[in-house]
Amino acid sequence: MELLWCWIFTGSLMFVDIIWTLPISEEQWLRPEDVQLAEGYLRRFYQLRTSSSSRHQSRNRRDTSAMVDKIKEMQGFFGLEQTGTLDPQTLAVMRRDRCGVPDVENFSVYPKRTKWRNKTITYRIEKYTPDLTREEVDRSFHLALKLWSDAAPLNFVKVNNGKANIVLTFASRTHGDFFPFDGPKGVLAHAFEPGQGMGGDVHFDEDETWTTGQEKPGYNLFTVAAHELGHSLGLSHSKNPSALMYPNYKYYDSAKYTLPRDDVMGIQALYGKPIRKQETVTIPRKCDPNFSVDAVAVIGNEIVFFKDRYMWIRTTWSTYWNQLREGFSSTYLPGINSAINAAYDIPAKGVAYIFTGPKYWVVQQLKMKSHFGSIYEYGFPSTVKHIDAAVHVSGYRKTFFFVGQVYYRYDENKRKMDPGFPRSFPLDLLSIVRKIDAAFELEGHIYLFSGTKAYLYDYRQDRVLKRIPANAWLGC
Ligand code: 0ZB
Ligand code: CA
Ligand code: ZN
Ligand code: ZN
Repeated sequence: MELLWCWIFTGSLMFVDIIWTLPISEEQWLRPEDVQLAEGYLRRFYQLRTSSSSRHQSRNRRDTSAMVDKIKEMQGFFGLEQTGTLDPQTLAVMRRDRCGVPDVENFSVYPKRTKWRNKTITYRIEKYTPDLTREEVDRSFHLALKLWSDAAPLNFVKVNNGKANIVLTFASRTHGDFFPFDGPKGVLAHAFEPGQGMGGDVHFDEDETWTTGQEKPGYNLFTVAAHELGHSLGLSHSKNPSALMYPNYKYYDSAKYTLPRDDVMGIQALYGKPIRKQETVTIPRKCDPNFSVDAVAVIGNEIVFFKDRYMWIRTTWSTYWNQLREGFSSTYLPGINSAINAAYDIPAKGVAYIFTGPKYWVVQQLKMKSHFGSIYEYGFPSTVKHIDAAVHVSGYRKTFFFVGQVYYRYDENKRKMDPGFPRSFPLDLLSIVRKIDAAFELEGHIYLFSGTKAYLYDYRQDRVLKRIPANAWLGC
C-alpha cells in the first residue's frame, strides 16, 4: 500500500504537527503561508486552477469554491474527513514529505518498483459481500483481472483455498491491518503493493453498498476492483483524469470498458507487452478451398471481408475490382484487436457497426478512431454472448442479426428489437444452411455466407438464387 511506505518515514513528523496546532483556534491558525502552501499543493497534485495566484489580491468566489472542492477531493483521497477546510490534519498531510511519489501523476509505480516475479498470479476470494450473489462477485473480479491480463503478459488463476498471491475480501472498520475503514463513503477499498504476506491483497469496505450497475447510492464492484487490482500489480495513482488509476471513483460499465492508455503504459512499464498467440501473426489463406469468412460490411466505397484478425478490402466499383488491399484489422480499425464476429453498415448513415464478442464498434471510415458499445444496448438477452452475422436491409430499414440457428430483427428508426424475435430461419434458407457466418447487402442484393459458400438470397421470396464460393470476391 503506497501510504504505508510514506507513513513509516514521516509518521513522527506528522504527530508533532498535530500536537502543535491543536490548541489554537482555526482562524488564528490559518496563516497566509498555509494558504499558499495549500494552493501550491492543490495546483500541483490536484490540477487546481484559480484565476490569480497572487496572495495580495482578494480571492473571488469561484476560486474559493474550486479550492473547497479540491480540498475535499484531497481529503477523500487520504481518508480524512471531507470538511473542505484547511484543518490541521489536512495541512499536516500537505506539509508531509511527498516521498517523491506524487499520488497523482501520469501513471506511477511504487518507489521500489515492486512487482510480481511470477507471470501466473493466483487469487482467492476470502469473503463475499451480502450485497451481491457469489456469481456476480466472481464475475466482477474476473472481468477486472481480465483488463490487466489483456494488457500485459499476466495470467490469473482462481484458487479456492490455501495460499494465493492476491487475497480479496470484504471487511468493515478495524479489520486486522493498520488501515481501519471509515464507514459508508470516503475510502471504498484499499490494496497492498506486490509482496509476501498481505502484499497484493485487496480489502473492500463492507459498509459500502456494492453493485454490478450504476445505481446510487452504491459503488460498482467491477470498477473499484479494477482500480484496486492495479495497486495489487504495482501501480500507484495516476494524475491523468481519464486513467483507471486516477484516485477518484467513477462508474465504468464492465461490458464496454477497456483499459485506458495511461494504465496500459503503466502496466507495460512493469511487465512488458503481452505475448500474442501464434494466430495473430498468421494470415488466413484466402484461396484455400476450405476458406470461410467471419464478417463482411461495406465501409465507405469499399467491401471489407474479415477473417480472424485479418481483413481484405476491395472497392465496390466494378472496374477496380481487381484491386485488393489487405492487412491486420488493428491497422485499419484502431482499437479493435480481437477477431470480428459480425459487421453491418447503413449506407444512408455512412456508418458501419463491427461486432467482437459482446462489444460493438461504430466505424465511419477506415483508419479512424471508432467508439464502442455493448450488444445488450440492442436488446439481446444476456444468453447471447456474440453475434454470428449481421446485415442491414436498406429497403426495410431493418437490421437482421444471426445468432446460431435463429435471427433477430432490429428497427433502426425505433432503435428497438422487433417483437416476436428471435425466429428460426425461413424454410428455403434453412434447407441450405445451418448457420450464417457473415452477410452483406450490395446494390439491393443480399449475400449470406455459410462455410465455404456465399448465397445470393432473395428475402422477399425466401429464395436462394445463386451459390458461389465464399472467396469469390477475393481474386482467387
Ligand atoms: N484505494 O485504492 C484508494 O484509492 C482509496 C483511498 C486510499 C487513500 C486508501 C479509495 O477508496 N479511494 C476512493 C475510490 O473510489 C476515492 C473516491 O472515493 O473517489 N477508489 C477506487 C477507484 C478509484 C478510481 C476509479 C475507480 C475506483
Ligand atoms: Ca468507506
Ligand atoms: Zn485493509
Ligand atoms: Zn487507489
